[in-house]
Amino acid sequence: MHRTELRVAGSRIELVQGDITAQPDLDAVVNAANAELQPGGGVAGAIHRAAGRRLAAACRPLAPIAPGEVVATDAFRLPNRRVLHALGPVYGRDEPAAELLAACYRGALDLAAREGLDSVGFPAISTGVFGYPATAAAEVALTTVHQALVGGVGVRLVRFVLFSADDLDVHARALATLPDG
Ligand code: AR6
Repeated sequence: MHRTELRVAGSRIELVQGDITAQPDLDAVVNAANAELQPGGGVAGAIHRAAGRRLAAACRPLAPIAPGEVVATDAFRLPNRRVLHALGPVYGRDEPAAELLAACYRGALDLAAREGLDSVGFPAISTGVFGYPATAAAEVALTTVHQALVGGVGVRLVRFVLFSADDLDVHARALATLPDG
């Protein structure tokens, strides 16, 4: 197994296998949302179930959002302060896919920094229902987060919360290609 942690410019990138709705030590978690910001399958379904019905109500005035866009709401019954809703690209439809996926990660970190959130958890956006190949998505995700931290975005901890052991391994391989420091 490759390493699952990297220190970057005073911040930390962590990779864990787990459930994005069960990260009580994080200020914010990112939702792999749909354009309408409503409950769906996968991450969005789990986040809305755990947060309760007030989340969908809070989302309604913010919708629709475009691929690459990120908006914030209260987290309600989730054990975090905020939910950052990111709309990833549908693979094969929304182009340029890599730029749109990078915008989700970059935008979520910029928004977290603006809101004074120190720690953020990400799922593997677009790699489920939206069909983005896992290895390519992990490379975009990790290089984008790394660049943002090197650039001083000011988020202390970025945790990738991966559902499967395979996804954890794919992210660990991508993490291994990043420079230390
Ligand atoms: N915690 C962490 N990761 C999870 C969880 C969880 N609880 N549940 C699933 N994953 P997806 P997308 C993984 O489909 O591709 C929804 O229906 C999953 O195994 O949630 O961006 C929305 O309503 C996969 O690796 O997000 C949208 O319509 C990854 O999270 C659409 O799907 C992302 O899977 C968004 O599709």
